[in-house]
Amino acid sequence: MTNSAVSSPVAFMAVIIFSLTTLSLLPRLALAQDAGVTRHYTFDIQLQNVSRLCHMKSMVTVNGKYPGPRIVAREGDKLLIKVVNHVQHNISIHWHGIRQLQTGWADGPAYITQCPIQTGQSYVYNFTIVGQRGTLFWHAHISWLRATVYGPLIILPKRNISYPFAKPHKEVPIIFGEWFNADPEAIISQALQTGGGPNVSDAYTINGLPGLLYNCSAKDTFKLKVKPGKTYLLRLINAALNDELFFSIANHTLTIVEADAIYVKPFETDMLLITPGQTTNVLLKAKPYFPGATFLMTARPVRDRPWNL
Ligand SMILES: [Cu+2]
Repeated sequence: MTNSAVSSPVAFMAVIIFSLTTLSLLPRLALAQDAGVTRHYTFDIQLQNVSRLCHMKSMVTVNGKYPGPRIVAREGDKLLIKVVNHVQHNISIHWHGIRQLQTGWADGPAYITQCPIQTGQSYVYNFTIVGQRGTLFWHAHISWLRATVYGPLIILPKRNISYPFAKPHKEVPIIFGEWFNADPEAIISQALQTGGGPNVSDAYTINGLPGLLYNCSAKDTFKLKVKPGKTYLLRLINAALNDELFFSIANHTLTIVEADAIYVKPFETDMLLITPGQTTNVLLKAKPYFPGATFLMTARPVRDRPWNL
């Protein structure tokens, strides 16, 4: 059997080379699966006319959107976000809750980890999401510009990794905020000059909309259409300036599955409290009866202003 394939020196070499290549590739393949991809975003800071409660005003936004655009990435991905400032205010953007491991310059607080981005200038935020998945958000981090400059930062699990709960039918960001009829920059600057407390906002908002309980606001109501019996993942974000908010949905319980981009042991509740800067993912199972029924979804502070009571 002198001509057998295995005993031929060429074939033997081929086997050796194949094994070596396989061995050296394996760790790299494993690494590539873990490493994630690079995702590019451009944030143009620009003015936009927005009207709520019958008050039209020009506000600072990202890409003309209020609330701002969603960032979607997976755990392990690198984000490159170019922020271009086209307005008269200096600005910086903070990636709220992201652990900036060795990327402190991308954190965003103006005058803490960076100089603010001046009019006509730009800055590229460069960071990698490590060991976090769930919902976070981004917002302006200078003066009170975060009143209008904010948006969701959604971190999906790594590819081929599933949620530690049943896959929801749909995922929906629900971002709470505050609407001021006046310019928030004027409000904070007046407060700093007088030493008094800043004027409070005129409405709380869900996805930028005050909802039908306010005057001149019925058409500005966030509506979520659901199918009976299906489960929805609500990505709750409190981007309000100053107020802790109670959130609940009439006749429904919520299952909390994640908080601040960390999974938690699921538990049920009728109502939850979310403070500014907090984020949490909850599962909503739409009730399988009452065809065509509507359920109010509300967010309100611990103590409302007297004129709203
Ligand atoms: Cu923040």
